[in-house]
Amino acid sequence: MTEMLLRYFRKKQKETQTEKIYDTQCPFCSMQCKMQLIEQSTVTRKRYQTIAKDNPTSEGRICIKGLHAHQHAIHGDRIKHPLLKVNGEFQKISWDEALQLIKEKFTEIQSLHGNDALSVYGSATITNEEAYLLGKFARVALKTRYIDYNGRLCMSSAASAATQTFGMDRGFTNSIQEIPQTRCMILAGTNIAECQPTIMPYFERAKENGCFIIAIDPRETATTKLADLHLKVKPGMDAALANGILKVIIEEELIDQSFLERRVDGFSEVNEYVASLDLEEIAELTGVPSEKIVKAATVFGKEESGMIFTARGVEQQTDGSIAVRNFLNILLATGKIGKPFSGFGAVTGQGNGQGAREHGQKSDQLPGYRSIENQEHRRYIADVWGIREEDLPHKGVSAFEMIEKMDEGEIKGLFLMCSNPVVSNPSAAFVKQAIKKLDFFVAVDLFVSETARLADLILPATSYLETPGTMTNVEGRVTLREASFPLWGEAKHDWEILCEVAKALEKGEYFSFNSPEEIFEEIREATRGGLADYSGITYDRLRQEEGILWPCPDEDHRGTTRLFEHQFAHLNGKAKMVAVSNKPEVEKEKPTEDFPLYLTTGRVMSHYLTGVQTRKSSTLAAREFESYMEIHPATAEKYQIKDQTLVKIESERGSIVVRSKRSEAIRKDTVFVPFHWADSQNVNQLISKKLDPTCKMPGFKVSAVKISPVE
Ligand SMILES: Nc1nc2c(c(=O)[nH]1)N[C@H]1C(S)=C(S)[C@@H](COP(=O)(O)OP(=O)(O)OC[C@H]3O[C@@H](n4cnc5c(=O)[nH]c(N)nc54)[C@H](O)[C@@H]3O)O[C@H]1N2
Ligand SMILES: Nc1nc2c(c(=O)[nH]1)N[C@H]1C(S)=C(S)[C@@H](COP(=O)(O)OP(=O)(O)OC[C@H]3O[C@@H](n4cnc5c(=O)[nH]c(N)nc54)[C@H](O)[C@@H]3O)O[C@H]1N2
Ligand code: SF4
Ligand SMILES: [Mo]
Repeated sequence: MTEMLLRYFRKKQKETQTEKIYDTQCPFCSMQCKMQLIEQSTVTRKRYQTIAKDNPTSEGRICIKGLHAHQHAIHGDRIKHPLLKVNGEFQKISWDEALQLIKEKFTEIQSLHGNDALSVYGSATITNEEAYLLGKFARVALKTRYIDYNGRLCMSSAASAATQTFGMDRGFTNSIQEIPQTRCMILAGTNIAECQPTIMPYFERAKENGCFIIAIDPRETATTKLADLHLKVKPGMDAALANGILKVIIEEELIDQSFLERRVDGFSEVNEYVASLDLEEIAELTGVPSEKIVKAATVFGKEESGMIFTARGVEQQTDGSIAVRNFLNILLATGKIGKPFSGFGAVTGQGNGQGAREHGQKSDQLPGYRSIENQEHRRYIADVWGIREEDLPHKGVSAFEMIEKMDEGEIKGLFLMCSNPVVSNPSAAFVKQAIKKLDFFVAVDLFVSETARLADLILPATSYLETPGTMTNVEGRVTLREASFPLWGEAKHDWEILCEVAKALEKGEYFSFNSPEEIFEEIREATRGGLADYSGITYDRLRQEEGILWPCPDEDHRGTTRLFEHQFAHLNGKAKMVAVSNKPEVEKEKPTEDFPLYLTTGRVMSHYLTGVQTRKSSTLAAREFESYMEIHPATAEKYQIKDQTLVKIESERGSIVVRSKRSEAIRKDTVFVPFHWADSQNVNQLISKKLDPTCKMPGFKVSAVKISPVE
């Protein structure tokens, strides 16, 4: 009887099962793989599964993170209501109460301390529409100069290097489709195999086609395994290594003289400087044997086409921007740009790492890569926004410098959208202390992150499943992320939150948007004629054409797959080389008697950034559930660190405890710790406050530390 009943119920259950399919894009890296969430519901339960969807960039692939992304998006810890901190505990309040409170507090702070006492901290995980609106929100609704975003810790070195060298910054100068045809490539400080896994087949195809691959990394990684030549550089020595390569290229007469004459300024200065260097000294300085430098230089110089890719290994340094410029010097010296299968790629990090750096979240920037200090640019944007140019604030300071101003008491209020600076910024203890000093702090997040925990008010935002909008991927391809999953509790879209707060502050007339598409229409106007010109792109085109690579200046324009074919973006049309000294302006930490090892930091495949999202995913968390320190077995022996035991790592800033992982893959003078964990495992407790003087990037990739076993 029971058996029969069970069978009956099972049959009934099957009959009532319904299936819904939601289109979206992965919330994580810059590949922005297109995917679908499949929801199967029966009367008793719902089951979810993510599958990949074909598209020109990821070609229907997704990686382990994308496959399980929905686990955090539908996690019970997602916040559903505005939360107000009362006597140290968060309590649910209504949106009306939340908006009223923001109005009171923001008005009070600004009337007591001036407009610039409020600050805005944004993100490259939000859509173009939201990034654009956040910049407008800071300047028009709050009238503050203080806005910056987490891309400062991510893409700022590459962006400033490309802007200074080429006159313009789009991560990839070529479409991703050209990668398989290139003859030689340098992968400098990039671990694409773990960080952009679905891009790998392009590189694997290049290798199958005979491309010679040179990797530069202090560790052997899944990416360096692809390489024909691995330069296991000392952390932080990339600029000097690039000088070595340049020196050989020039001495072996592998430069492209005609290209240099026609299209480049500054070669003679570089030539003169590298001639004065000694290759053996460079080998000593960088830890890379001179034969390997010669090999890299001659192959790259001789092949008819070549590409250079850099990522955070080279860039997250206190000389990151100039180090990237030195790699661009190699590209220019050999004429390997602006022609087929040759070019540069700064491998973008976050989902909208490209788009979010174009539309005005940066302290010195207005939409379309316009400058906030250029009179003509100011006037143009003021017109689009319907305000007076005089009312547009001037430039502020970088993300970490804003935190310093919170500590100094100059900034009293913070509106944080989609970032977790307590875990992601250097000198974590200092960051926490600075944020705690704020008079009023609003965090907009999906979860009560380590930073949101410090907020006075948390506003619940919607996730990648729920928020449609455009994202600009690793190629510079603007894509439309469809999203229609039901809203989570009372959560609102980030753009909606901005419009509602602006309205509460009596600035609603500038923020009367009803959909992301309406905001995009304004972006088209705001970027028209700018470097990052989106004016020819429409939602309809994005749907039909599966994304468009900017610049796209009119609706008949197909988008730009290869940049700089005829000229660079500087006024005289030429690229600018610059001599890069082996001695950087800001001195880097070196191992000492007290702190005898280099520490470098980075990522693992299964976690994403500060881990707020991926630590909530049971499948991803299970793959790597705690932080660790990668250490060479010989070094581990020396410091009596057994494998898989707890180890204390100390720098001048603080200490953390993580588990040891012995591995011959890493240099003997270096340890590596990923940064996806918080509190006592937060590696940013150890990192210094020093910044790159040009782009204000922190030096996440080099610190001096000591290690000891935890008894
Ligand atoms: N799984 C995963 N994927 C991600 C992310 C994630 O958190 N997890 N984050 C996304 C984001 S926002 C970003 S910015 C990208 C980052 O992508 P990547 O920059 O590729 O990632 P990292 O691991 O930070 O650093 C890359 C490599 O630099 C090496 N390195 C360290 N120090 C040095 C050095 O001094 N010189 C050189 N040449 N190399 C060095 C490290 O050993 C590491 O293998 O990844 C994106 N994709
Ligand atoms: N030591 C060390 N530190 C580093 C790095 C390193 O290599 N080493 N890398 C740096 C780099 S490259 C980066 S990009 C930064 C990243 O640093 P963060 O920006 O601080 O990192 P995330 O973990 O992405 O934080 C995003 C937060 O926003 C929330 N969130 C996710 N989606 C949404 C949304 O749609 N709306 C809203 N409102 N909230 C959302 C998440 O829950 C999370 O709390 O870290 C930097 N810090
Ligand atoms: S993490 Fe990156 S590579 Fe993996 S599925 Fe998401 S977008 Fe694609
Ligand atoms: Mo990043």
